[in-house]
Amino acid sequence: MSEEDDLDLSSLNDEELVQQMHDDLYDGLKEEIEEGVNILLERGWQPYDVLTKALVEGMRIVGIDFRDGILFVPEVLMAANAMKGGMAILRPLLAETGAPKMGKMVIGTVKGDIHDIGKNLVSMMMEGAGFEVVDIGINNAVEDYLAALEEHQPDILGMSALLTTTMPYMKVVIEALKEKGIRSDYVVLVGGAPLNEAFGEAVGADAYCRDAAVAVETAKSFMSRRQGSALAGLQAAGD
Ligand code: B1M
Repeated sequence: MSEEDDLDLSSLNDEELVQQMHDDLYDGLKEEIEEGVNILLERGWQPYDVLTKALVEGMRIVGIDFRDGILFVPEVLMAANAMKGGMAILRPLLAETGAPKMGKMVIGTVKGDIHDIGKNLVSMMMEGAGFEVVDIGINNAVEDYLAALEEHQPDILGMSALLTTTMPYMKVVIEALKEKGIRSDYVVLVGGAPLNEAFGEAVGADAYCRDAAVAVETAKSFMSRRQGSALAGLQAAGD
């Protein structure tokens, strides 16, 4: 048995445990990640802190070594799988707000792109903030977005892209909405590591969201503006 196998995660203090979880994520050790998440929760950590400090930060480190050619696709897939194990534990906790529904969002990763961790995180955080989320998955063509919008009638359309080669597809989707005359029916929010504010503006989105927390804040602010103008419309009709 190796030294690693002997390691009792619960004997580590918080800082050591988080460090160990970064290493375990790097090594794609799903069970250890799940155990680490449970230990931190038992110690009274907020689910959001476990998510950001232990999991997202660990994945950031994986991303750097992937970029630098130190890690390859199979290893990164294992890390992603371990991250998903941890996220599955946190998901119901983040969603457990009992808040009234804030609005509805359809979200999906664009065509040609199979990255879904960031999108899943956004979905979780939006659910946690009281939004109803319809996640249409990865590799979505224009037709998939249009069909989902028609079926679910959301307030918000969210699109995610992690590749510089797939992010321009967001414009294709937004142009299709314009052609159909339904662009203004939805708040369009976009996100993903290679995007920025200027890109969001250039493709005609309502806003670019740097991370999941910003996505929640942006969605909330658009919903309150929408509700405000609906109310103003009702008042004007009553005058
Ligand atoms: Co990929 N990959 N990958 N990959 N991968 C990147 C994106 C890359 C930057 C790595 C690198 O070189 N450093 C690079 C892209 C380079 C570029 O475009 N210029 C890259 C590459 C090249 C590739 C392949 C082409 C590799 C290959 O096959 N040779 C291939 C492409 C496959 C495809 O999509 N067609 C590929 C494959 C993979 C895996 C399958 C191995 C795996 C994905 C597993 C999965 O998602 N199920 C993978 C991973 C894991 C990564 C990195 C390491 C991590 C991405 C991630 O999950 N980050 C990534 C490196 C990096 O980004 N640093 C990389 C954690 C996540 C929480 O952050 O997704 O940014 P992020 O989401 C954030 C925000 O961006 C924002 O909120 C989220 C939470 O805070 N956000 C939104 C995201 N979407 C949003 C939507 C919104 C709002 C906010 O809507 C409202």
